[in-house]
Amino acid sequence: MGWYRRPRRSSARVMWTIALHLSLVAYLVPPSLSRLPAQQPELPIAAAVIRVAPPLPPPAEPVVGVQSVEELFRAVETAKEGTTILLSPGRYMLPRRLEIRTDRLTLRGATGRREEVILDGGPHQLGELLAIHGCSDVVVADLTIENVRWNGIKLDTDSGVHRVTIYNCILHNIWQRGVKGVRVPATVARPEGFRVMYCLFYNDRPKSYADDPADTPENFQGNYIGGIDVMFAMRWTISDNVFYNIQGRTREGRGAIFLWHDSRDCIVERNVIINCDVGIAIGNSYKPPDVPVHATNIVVRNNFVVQCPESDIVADYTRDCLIANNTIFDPENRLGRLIRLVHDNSGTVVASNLLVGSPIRNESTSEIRLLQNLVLPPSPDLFADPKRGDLHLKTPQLAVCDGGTPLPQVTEDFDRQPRDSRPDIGADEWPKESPLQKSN
Ligand SMILES: [Ca+2]
Ligand SMILES: [Ca+2]
Repeated sequence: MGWYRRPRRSSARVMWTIALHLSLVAYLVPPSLSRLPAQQPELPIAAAVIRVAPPLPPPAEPVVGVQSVEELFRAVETAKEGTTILLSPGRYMLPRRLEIRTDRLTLRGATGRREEVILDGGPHQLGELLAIHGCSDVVVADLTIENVRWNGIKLDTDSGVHRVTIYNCILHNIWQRGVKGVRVPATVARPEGFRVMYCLFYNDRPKSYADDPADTPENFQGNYIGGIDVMFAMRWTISDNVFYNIQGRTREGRGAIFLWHDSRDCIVERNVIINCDVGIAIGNSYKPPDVPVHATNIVVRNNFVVQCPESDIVADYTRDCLIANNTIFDPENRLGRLIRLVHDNSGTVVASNLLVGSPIRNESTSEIRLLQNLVLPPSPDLFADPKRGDLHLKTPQLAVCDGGTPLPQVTEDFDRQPRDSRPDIGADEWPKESPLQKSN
């Protein structure tokens, strides 16, 4: 009996062991093996305005490669200062918020192709996906973050976080803020020296209530959504990014770029913003009593902004800011808000902007300098491909070329080509030397 039953038990055990191994293999299989069709997202954005990020230099040791969610969490939790974590291509379904708490840590896609490494918050319905907490000089590069209810990259700036670089990333279907920097108490140093560069922020559709249970008919009506939202920003650079379709439920969302609560000395340049609810907001009409000014000495230059119905560019409680040489295409803006100035904007200068649509809407109570801004009616001859974000001049326009104000803060154009001694109006300078061979 014994000898007869034994092999049966044994074969059952073998089968069970095989099944266990198979399930373990399925569980442990690195995401690189469940390969994605890693492709650039197909969006109606002109190729001429999507900047290719210069590749980062090869990482310096120590370098830790990861291929699974478990390895990723372990690597981030145990990394020494200065470590680079390289993620293999694949989709990483994160079960909880991933927190970086180590100085000089770099989290980077291994191939440099940001669409090949995806951190996905969807399966576990994450409120926040990546957080940076109590540390500085962190780099997040060459990867995609998508399907997050609240914040894609949460900067816990109230814990002392500085000089973070977010480089060549995609933030996709993030339903509150792609990048969020919170309110900072007076006892903590303000977040300084951040850079957000060469990133693509886009959503597939307007926000709906189902995307975010915290955004309800009783509070934000499904419009609590934006791209980069930072309070108390000091010396930030936000450049060469593309924002597409960051939209609230009723198209009354927040800024694709939103700097407020006493933000200072920042540069916002060469960004392309298409079909968002608000383009660039420096300041806001809501201002708590302990914040004297929302934005001081912020330069908004050489941006292309297309069809943002709540405001393409708005300044609201600012001081000594510069809004210069931006090109805005929004001929049907329902509120006439291509550039909108609200409340006190003492010392702020608005110069050499090119607007297709309504003129500047100055509701400001303070003196403000408006210099050489130009409003034109829409014309098929004006821009290369306006609805797809390409606001390069198609031909040299008499009213536009050489009509701007020389400014020490604007020495280049959208293409980083030099401004000549008689700068053109708008973000694109038409090169003088070879007007018939203009590349951009
Ligand atoms: Ca010129
Ligand atoms: Ca140019």
